[in-house]
Amino acid sequence: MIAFAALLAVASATLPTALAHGGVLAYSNAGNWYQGWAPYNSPTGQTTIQRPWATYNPIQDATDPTLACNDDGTSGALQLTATVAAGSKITAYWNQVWPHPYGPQLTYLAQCPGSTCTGVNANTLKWFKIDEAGLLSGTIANGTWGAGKMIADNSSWTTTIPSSVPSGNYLIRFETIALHSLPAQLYPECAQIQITGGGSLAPIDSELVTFPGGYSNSDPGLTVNLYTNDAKTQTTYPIPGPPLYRGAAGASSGSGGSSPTTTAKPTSPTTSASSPPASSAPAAGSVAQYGQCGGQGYSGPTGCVSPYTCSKVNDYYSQCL
Ligand SMILES: *[C@@H]1O[C@H](CO)[C@@H](O)[C@H](O)[C@H]1NC(C)=O
Ligand SMILES: *[C@@H]1O[C@H](CO)[C@@H](O)[C@H](O)[C@H]1NC(C)=O
Ligand SMILES: [Cu+2]
Repeated sequence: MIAFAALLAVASATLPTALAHGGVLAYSNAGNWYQGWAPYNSPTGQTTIQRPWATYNPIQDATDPTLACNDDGTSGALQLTATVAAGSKITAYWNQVWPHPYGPQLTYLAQCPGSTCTGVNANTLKWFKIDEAGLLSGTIANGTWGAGKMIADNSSWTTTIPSSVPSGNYLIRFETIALHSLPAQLYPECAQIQITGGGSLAPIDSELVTFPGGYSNSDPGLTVNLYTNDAKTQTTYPIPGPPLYRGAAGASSGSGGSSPTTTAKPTSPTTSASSPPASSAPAAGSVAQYGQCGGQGYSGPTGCVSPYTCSKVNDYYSQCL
């Protein structure tokens, strides 16, 4: 039996790694279904709103030149664009069943110059984050993550195009990050959309990043180790990337009248990565920037360290911003 188990272990270690990975295979918006690019089919004749992508394997380096859209940045020969209304929901579907429940979900937009994204290299664009979900409840070691919610939701993630986003041509970048092993595994894919009926809240500089550039290999959100003793009590997780776009649902400065402090904030978490040792009675004001401070099922500390305030991202997640 032991020998058999050992044999199994060897066999599974040598299986094609694509079996355990994947990416975004399709999208839906307003009742329309958009089949994505098929990375293992011939590119010839493929016509989809999704940007071509090359592999089910994860990206494991934040400086990888393919980090924008899991490809060389170019559009397809027969590239399509979906028309999407601002304020509408768009869903990305990963392969079934997505195997990695530990890690965040992130969604970005990048506006293209000119009248179409076709022909625009994704590596030249500036991205802003319209949606994020990190550790939703529980601990780093054994909690519910954005990726777990994605799996529970038919291996799909639905986000709302903010109604404040200016109309125009964009790439939308859905990303899931898997933290079960290090280096972290990043799975981004992009699609071309034309947003109609938008608003006038352009993203500001502190909300905009390039890919690569938006993450660093030392980001606390990419180096977190699920298997330490600290992880069994730690209930906060710093989601990588820039602060949420102000117009995103639950972002810190909506119409609330709080002064727009966004410009003064650093664009990435400090590298000190001081994972607050979740003591048994955490004082108010102990949650670091980007840490979780509320949401359904969350029972950890709710006060943010100065000068950040607890901002609702969605029903499951509030964050210090
Ligand atoms: C993880 O959490 C689940 C409930 O969410 C619990 O049943 C299980 O025992 C936990 N496992 C560990 C190793 O703590
Ligand atoms: C679940 O996702 C698949 C695509 O992976 C899709 O065909 C199916 O309609 C989805 N089911 C529901 C209930 O949304
Ligand atoms: Cu995998």
